[in-house]
Amino acid sequence: MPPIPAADLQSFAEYLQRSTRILALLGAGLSASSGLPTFRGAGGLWRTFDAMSLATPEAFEENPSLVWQFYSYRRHMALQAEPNRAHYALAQLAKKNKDFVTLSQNVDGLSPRAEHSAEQLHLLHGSLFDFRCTSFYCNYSIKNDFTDPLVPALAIPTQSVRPEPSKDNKTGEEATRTMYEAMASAQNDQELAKEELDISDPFVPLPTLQVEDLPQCPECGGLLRPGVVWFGESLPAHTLRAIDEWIESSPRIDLMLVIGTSSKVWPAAGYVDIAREKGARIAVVNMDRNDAPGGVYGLEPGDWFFEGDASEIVPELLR
Ligand code: BJW
Ligand code: ZN
Repeated sequence: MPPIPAADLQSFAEYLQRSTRILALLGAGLSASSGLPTFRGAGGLWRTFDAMSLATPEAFEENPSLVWQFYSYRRHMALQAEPNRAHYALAQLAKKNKDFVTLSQNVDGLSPRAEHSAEQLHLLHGSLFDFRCTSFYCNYSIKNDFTDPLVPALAIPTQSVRPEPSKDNKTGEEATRTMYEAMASAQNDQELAKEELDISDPFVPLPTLQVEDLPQCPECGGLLRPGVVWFGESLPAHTLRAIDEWIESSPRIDLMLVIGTSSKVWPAAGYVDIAREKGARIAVVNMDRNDAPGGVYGLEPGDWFFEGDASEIVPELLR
């Protein structure tokens, strides 16, 4: 990846110094170098499914087993992942500047784990670690970022996929080699036996779980669901309100950072226009120039586009 052009870095650093009211919009690209896939593009397929087709209330209604396994897998991966240097750099900026607010579309918990101040972090699309009851009259909800899997049925299967050693007639030397290979293979099998299968691989069979084996509400026995925001659903009202209050609290926003998002999902993407209307200059960090808010022609004079991996660029920018 080419280094950041020195002139851009300098003009950004100077402007950042003078900025107080700063907004950041984060997307899946921020967590890509922590090993978590994005939605659009190469990483956006889970098994044979477009990840976004699973992120809908219709998909959950039609196949709760599949959608629960998708989210349980993503939650498991997020628990294994570590925040990267960009998560920490943003958390540091929040500590230094109480007038900096982050709007994250990510549900992976990596910003909270980097100790980004919770008052300055708004999770637009919820969290993989929140759950709520789907029963109409029940308000049960719970946070759980430690039980993995949430219920036994959601455990990722562990079994060896190694084929049986061949039993063909062999010469003495071949037979000895086969025996040693078989011994090594058996030892490997024991290790493999403890390893999880990769259920994102479409060739690994996925069981169809009964609804009664999926996470259930302890209060009414209804089906629980992940506390994320699916297409067609409203973003959390208290989150939208808190963001509006911050926006309305001053006639000005100095700077908006747009990091690792395709800027294609609303209302999240709309905050860029709101910030611009309040005078903000926009700094985009993305691997793909086409994904600037408003597309390649969406940037205006005075904006910046920093092309490359957010985990490398953001710490440089916020140094
Ligand atoms: C890197 C990198 C690296 C990679 N470094 N960069 C028509 C017009 C306007 C709006 C609508 C419309 N029709 C429907 C709507 C509304 C709809 C919407 O926006 N649809 C669009 C697709 C058109 N929005 C909604 O439904 C929202 N609710 C709502 O609006 O309520 C009111 C309403 C309802 C109905 C109708 C009208 C109004 C809810 C949106 C919820 C989105 N939910 C998801 C799933 C969350 C749970 C989960 O995680 O499973 O949120 S979808 C998915 O997209 C997820 C993400 O948060 C979100 C954004 O994706 P993101 O983060 O940008 O990821 P990618 O993959 O798209 O991009 C990654 C980027 O990183 C790329 O640019 C890469 O280049 C870059 N990158 N590696 C830096 N290392
Ligand atoms: Zn309930």
